[in-house]
Amino acid sequence: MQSTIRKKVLQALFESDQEFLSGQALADIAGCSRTAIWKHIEELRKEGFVLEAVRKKGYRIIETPDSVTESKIRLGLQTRTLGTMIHYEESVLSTQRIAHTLASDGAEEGTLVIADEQTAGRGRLMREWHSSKGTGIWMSLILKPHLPPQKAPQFTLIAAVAVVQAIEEVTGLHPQIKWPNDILINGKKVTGILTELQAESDKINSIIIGIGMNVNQTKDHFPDEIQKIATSLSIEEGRTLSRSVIVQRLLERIEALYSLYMKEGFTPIKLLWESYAISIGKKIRARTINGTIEGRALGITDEGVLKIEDSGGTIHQIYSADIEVNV
Ligand code: BT5
Repeated sequence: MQSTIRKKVLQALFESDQEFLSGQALADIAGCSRTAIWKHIEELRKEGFVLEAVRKKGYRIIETPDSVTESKIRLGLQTRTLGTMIHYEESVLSTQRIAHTLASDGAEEGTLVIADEQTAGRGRLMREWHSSKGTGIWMSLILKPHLPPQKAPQFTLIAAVAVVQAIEEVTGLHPQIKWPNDILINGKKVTGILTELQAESDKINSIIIGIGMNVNQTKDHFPDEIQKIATSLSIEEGRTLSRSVIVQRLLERIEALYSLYMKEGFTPIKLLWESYAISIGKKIRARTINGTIEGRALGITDEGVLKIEDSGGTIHQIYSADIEVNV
């Protein structure tokens, strides 16, 4: 957690744009000493901001990094509760693990854990999630809804809708959702979601929503085994994108959908989700831990459970599976 002084310093430097701001002016704005300002400037440099300092004139910003540090995310973030606590690390095993620890230690709702790199990122069933340095968004968000644990899977669908909306807002791309947790662009996976739970038998303590989004990778960033199935926003859009801006839009979308859900229930989310879903009406194969089911995807229930009608007309409810579309 960084001080509000840093935020004020950064805001003032951005607002003054190319004009120099003196150390004294910054100290007045931030309500601290000039020595404190100097320390914060040094910290910002360590984060990758390029700041010019000229004697008798002061400071100005030359370059901002494409980083996902707390300062970068905070500046321009328009949320009320999500991201009020931001825990950034350069390299971690998995942001999920940190979020679990923070959640057990009583972290507040909206706490965000984000890293520039994960060395042991994971998907469902402990599968590997490839998270190369400086290229993607590797984040875990802690929510604390007053709900029974059965509602938790719906949060994967809330997050999926938010991911699609945020990508649409920042790029010209139109991603689709493959139930339950894959976001695809042109049939390739750009984002995966992993929703985990800390709960008692009748109530959720914390939901930890892990989101892994490929942003600025080129094809070579992906290991051979996923080159054919994975893509990034920059591969699809043909330009590099600001990761921090995407995180901001994503948190704003999750906040809006979460509040809609808590007020009106799952129905409005379901409608949005279905409008982005790839599999509805199509022939699909669902591999579950209890076996494989083939049939036509009918849609999702009000609880977010997938319904498949097999060739004999039996309707199956699928709670968790890997899906292949158009088999
Ligand atoms: C997922 O699992 O899609 C959930 C991924 C969640 C990752 C986030 S990152 C932040 C947080 N911290 C973590 O440690 N995890 C979360 P699943 O549906 O099981 O898909 C995993 C499969 O996706 C792998 O077996 C690969 O085939 C493929 N895959 C791995 N890395 C990928 C990548 N970067 N892009 C696209 N596909 C990938």
